Amino acid sequence: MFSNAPTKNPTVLAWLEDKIKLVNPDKVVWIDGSDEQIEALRAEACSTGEMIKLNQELLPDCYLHRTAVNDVARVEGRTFICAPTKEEAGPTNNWMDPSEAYEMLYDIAKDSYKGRTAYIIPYSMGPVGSPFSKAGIELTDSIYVVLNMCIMTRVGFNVLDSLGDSNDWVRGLHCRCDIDEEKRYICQFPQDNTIISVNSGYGGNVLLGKKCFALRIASYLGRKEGWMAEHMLILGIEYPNGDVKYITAAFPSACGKTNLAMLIPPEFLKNKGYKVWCVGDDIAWLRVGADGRLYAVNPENGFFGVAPGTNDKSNPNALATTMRDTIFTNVVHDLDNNTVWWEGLNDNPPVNAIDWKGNPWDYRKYDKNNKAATAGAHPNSRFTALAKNCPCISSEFNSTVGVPVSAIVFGGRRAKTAPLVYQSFNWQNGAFVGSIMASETTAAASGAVGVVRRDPMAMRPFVGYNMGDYWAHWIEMGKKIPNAPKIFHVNWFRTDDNGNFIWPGFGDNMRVLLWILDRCEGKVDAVETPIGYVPKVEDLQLEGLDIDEATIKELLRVEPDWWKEDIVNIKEFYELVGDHVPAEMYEELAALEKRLG
Ligand code: GTP
Ligand code: SPV
Ligand code: MN
Repeated sequence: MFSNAPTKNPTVLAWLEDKIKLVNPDKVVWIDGSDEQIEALRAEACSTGEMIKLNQELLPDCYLHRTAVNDVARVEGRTFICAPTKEEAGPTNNWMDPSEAYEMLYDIAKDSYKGRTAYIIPYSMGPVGSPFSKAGIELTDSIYVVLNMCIMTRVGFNVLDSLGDSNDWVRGLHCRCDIDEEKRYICQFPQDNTIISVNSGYGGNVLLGKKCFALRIASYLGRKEGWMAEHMLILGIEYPNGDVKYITAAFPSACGKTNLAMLIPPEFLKNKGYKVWCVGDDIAWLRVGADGRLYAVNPENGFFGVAPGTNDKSNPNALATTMRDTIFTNVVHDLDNNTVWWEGLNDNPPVNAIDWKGNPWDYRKYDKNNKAATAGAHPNSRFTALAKNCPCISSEFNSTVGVPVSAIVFGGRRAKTAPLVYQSFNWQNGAFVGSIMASETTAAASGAVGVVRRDPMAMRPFVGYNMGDYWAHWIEMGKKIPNAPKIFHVNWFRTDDNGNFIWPGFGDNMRVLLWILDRCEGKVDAVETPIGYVPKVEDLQLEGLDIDEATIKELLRVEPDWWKEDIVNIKEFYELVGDHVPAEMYEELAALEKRLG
């Protein structure tokens, strides 16, 4: 079948032969990631209407894609961890018996490429050839997937060269089928290094290198091999003297990772010479380095970022990144100048426009309280953009060893309970802080929006095994890192009685990051509270901020009654996670309860 195959790897060839026989395409194409091939695929996608070529003067090499209306976000209810036993997947994951899952999925996949082309994408998560990187092959019948993977991962035959005859690669089969919601399944088989995704064409469901591989499969491998795969951004803060310190931060989907990773410092800090460098905006692979510090690598090659709310004030770096080589998904098409628009881009919605569903759109009918029905762009509309086009991309982006991490930050959307920032007492307590994270749900996954749910380490939808064992792995890792990062928790989303955010957020979050790094260096004292250490107001750099001291105190307030209420919910969640919850977590919970009085 493969006289022209760019590899002799027997495991690769056998798997492909088998799967291609199953899906039965008219044609098979190997993706080498070359400019010529990408250009030809773009042209083909435009000829069928799968993509729209945008104004090439204003947006060179940019395209627009609209997904099916029923296929706009990750589908957690249809995502499965197919481990040998239900217990290995744990109570927070959907589970299917692997042999039953294979049978059902192969039945759906059978002949589904008929009349279509099979694209074989060899890709690397992490720089090709780095000892920390991992190879994958995705078989797909979607040009949109190919073009997105060519942005989000490192695609090319050099991945196969570097793999050689090794069997250490992740198998990914994607079949669009009929985009039938009832037959949509996103299945991970961690023990088999395998992912099968059927009946979707949307982002996290089908760009198999991302959540399926770099988090679900990788978290399983990380536990086995002694490292960590986390839903974290990675950023570097450069001080005026040239020193750069690195922070990773885990916030749930659509809770501010991309924004924080690329933030622009407030004016007075910029004037002093502070800079922020982005290493990654969504996923971090973390390993212990020879010097006993924790090192972070971003396994991705681009950003699959939330479009709505992105503008030249909230995130100018993200906006600049999308000005070339970008695929926009489910945003508004401005027909007058053949560009794109989304809610929150600016105050000039296009007059002559098509909405994300492909219908004519009248911006005057937009109702903030009924976004779902009246928005021009889907709330989870996204841009797929190359990391190298980001104005603040770190010089360490392609580093094969990663960057040393000074601080790990957890955070979520909490209208009340969590203060602006607090520091955990130590690694174990920090892991506990991660385990009790909670956040309001967002449009990144299908289902209700704005409901508080527990989302430990921002990994609830992404841990490829039992959540309790994942917490145990966190605790174990702490013992293996002599110079471990300090662990913090932030909340940019505390609201006043009218529901307005109290903290300005975005670039001003830098003020909180500087306090965090000061704490890591032992440069400032803090106030001890039952949940951890909070800043003394005078240690926060508040220059140029229009907030009075009372408001800052309100932002930093730890209200024991709110926390006691939360503990009821935490206990329920711990019970749900069940008997794999490590004893250390219950110790921490008891200690917190005691401190709260
Ligand atoms: P995923 O890509 O889904 O994992 O999400 P993400 O964590 O990268 O989220 P992103 O940075 O795209 O933020 C999503 C939403 O949060 C956008 O609507 C932002 O405008 C909003 N947001 C980000 N940072 C802040 C902040 O500091 N304050 C407030 N109020 N909103 C913010
Ligand atoms: C998320 O939902 O956390 C994302 C987008 O980053 S997706 O790739 O669709 O998972
Ligand atoms: Mn994400």
